[in-house]
Amino acid sequence: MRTIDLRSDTVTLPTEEMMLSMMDAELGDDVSREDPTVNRLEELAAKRFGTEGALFTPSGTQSNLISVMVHCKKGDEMIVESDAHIYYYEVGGMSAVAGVIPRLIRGKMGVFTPEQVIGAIRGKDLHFPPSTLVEIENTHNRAGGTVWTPGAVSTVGKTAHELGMKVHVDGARIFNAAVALHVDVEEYAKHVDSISFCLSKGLSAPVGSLIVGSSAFIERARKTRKMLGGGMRQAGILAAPGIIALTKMVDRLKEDHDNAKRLARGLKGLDKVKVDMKTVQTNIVLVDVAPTGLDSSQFVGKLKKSGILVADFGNGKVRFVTHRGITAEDIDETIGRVECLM
Ligand code: TLP
Repeated sequence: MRTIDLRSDTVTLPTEEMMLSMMDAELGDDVSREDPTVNRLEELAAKRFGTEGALFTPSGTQSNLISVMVHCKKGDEMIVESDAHIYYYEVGGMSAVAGVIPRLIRGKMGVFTPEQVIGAIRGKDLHFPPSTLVEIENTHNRAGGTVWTPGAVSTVGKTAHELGMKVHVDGARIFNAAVALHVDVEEYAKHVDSISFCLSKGLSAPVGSLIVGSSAFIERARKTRKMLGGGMRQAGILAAPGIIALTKMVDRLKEDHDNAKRLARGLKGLDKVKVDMKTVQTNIVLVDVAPTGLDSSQFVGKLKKSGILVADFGNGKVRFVTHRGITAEDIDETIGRVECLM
């Protein structure tokens, strides 16, 4: 029986062209900024986002941590959506390492409003930590890959800036958002101070993430990356597939979105699971399995036995993610195998 792996788009393997690019990459010591391939990747990323600079890092988690460390001092407070990846899945690094405390607000499908930001700010009272950063996640993973529009980012960004705060976007999947809305990522970058994005998810590179922002921000981010042990030497070997990810793999994300919709519609047609189609905006499908009478981990275990791998999201929710390794045929096979289980 063929295994169909829908746990995450992080499981994508590099393309053959990516593997070959690693062999041919021109290399140097990137800590001294002498790796021409990393330099090229950073220039390409900055150009694509319309920012002054960009920095290559090993992971999305490190990109987010670096950004928080540059924007905030220890003891500052950061306004963040209550299910955001940086809060939920990054081992508490924002507090444990950056010394920043989260002030949680609940979004609607991951998106919150300027009024919520204003309501969460603590003001100048002696007792309060300063609120210095707002974090936006686009697409929002735990909300089901939901999209912030450039307009929504702009209004929150404007309010945050008027109140003297910085704005960081965890854009691990920002290209999914841009493809879904047919906009350039530049439309997001205009309104915020930094964006991190991943090469190693739907874009299929084996490793890596970038942060984009102003030259001053990137200079401090580079130093912080070094402090965290993220200064890599002949990193061009990783940047080479990253260049292919950025230049050749963005448009194909639409295929993943189409497959996610196909999967969502198929699963919704089954009696025993629920899918909220409003949340199916990119390559993630959140499925409510409570009506099956199984809890989410039992459901995941049962599916695994039938060769379908998915992620347990807790509270009766299971996540299916489409990616380059998944075809429309795999989707139909998945729907069929789920139906057989119930
Ligand atoms: N997300 C992973 C897991 O950590 C849950 C996944 O399978 O979705 N921001 C967002 C929005 C993410 O979804 C992820 C990874 C990251 C940051 C962290 O990226 P990496 O894994 O490169 O550290």
